Amino acid sequence: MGNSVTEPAAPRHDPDCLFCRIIAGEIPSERVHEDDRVIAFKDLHPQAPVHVLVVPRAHRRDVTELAEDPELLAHTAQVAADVAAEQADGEFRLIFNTGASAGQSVFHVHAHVLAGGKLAEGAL
Ligand code: D5M
Repeated sequence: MGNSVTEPAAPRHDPDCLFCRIIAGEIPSERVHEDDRVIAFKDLHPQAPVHVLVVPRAHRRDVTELAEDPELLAHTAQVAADVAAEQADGEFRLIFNTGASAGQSVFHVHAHVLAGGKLAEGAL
């Protein structure tokens, strides 16, 4: 019988998705990290001295979908920590806005890494 595909894979690239287009290089970004699973780039509207978005390459809507792949979720957190260590003192706030009412505006999962000094309460 062989190994047939049992479940549909998450879409790899959505041409209507802003972050898929950034990952594809169709829209410029200031990248601070990239590997085979995630990219990280500076937020266009920084809310802290260091404000970087860590974005899995695979199109997943939010952290709830990302959690279906625990290794990718863990890698995303590890890259966030590495970015905070490289760009600041290693202390950081990690935020996944999830859903419009929580402030999510781009529906391709991304971790906000905020660092670089005393952060305002309630930033983001
Ligand atoms: O966060 C979405 C974030 O994405 C928000 O902080 C602005 C940022 N953004 C939007 N467009 C760009 C581009 N082109 N480059 C870099 N950053 C960008 P959310 O949690 O969904 O509100």
